[in-house]
Amino acid sequence: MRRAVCPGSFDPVTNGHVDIIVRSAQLFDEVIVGVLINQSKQGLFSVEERIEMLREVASAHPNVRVESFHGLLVDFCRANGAQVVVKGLRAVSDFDYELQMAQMNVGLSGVETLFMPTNPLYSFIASSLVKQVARLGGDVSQYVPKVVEERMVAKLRPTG
Ligand code: COD
Repeated sequence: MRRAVCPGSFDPVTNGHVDIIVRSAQLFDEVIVGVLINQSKQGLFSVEERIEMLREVASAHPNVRVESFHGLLVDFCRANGAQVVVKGLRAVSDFDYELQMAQMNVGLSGVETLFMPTNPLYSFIASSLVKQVARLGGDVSQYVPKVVEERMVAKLRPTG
């Protein structure tokens, strides 16, 4: 079985992430979306919330499952029998760091990284930018799945 991991923080999942996950699911028997647990970084959404949203958006794709991980990505790949990591590349600016990580990962474990060019419709979308726009009251409905938009509005809506 050819199994790939799509790793990330997914705080929150955007349409750019979804595009990479769905295209990977067409290429591999199984895709595991790996959500990093990063204790040192406080996200907008908890890891559980991120997983819930990812599971909802991936529900139409039976060969996609969503799990959290901590520690090294290559250990998560090994534990799940995944031979490949798939990463989306948005722009040249992504490339240098992604190349370093890919080379480190193959050196550590033999796990290869495949780079998938982003869909031009989504090349400027980043979770950080979407959060900034939503915090300032902008409309992010074109950039994230409906469930994410609703949860962001609920979380960021001023109370009182
Ligand atoms: N279009 C296409 N792809 C996109 C888009 C978009 N608009 N936005 C993001 N992506 C893709 C990118 O490939 C990105 O790598 C991935 O989605 C995840 O993005 P984020 O922002 O949610 O996640 P990151 O970049 O914070 O995730 C980093 C990892 C968790 C992958 C990395 O830190 C990691 O592997 N950590 C584990 C620790 C480890 O093994 N360290 C050693 C590495 S050598």
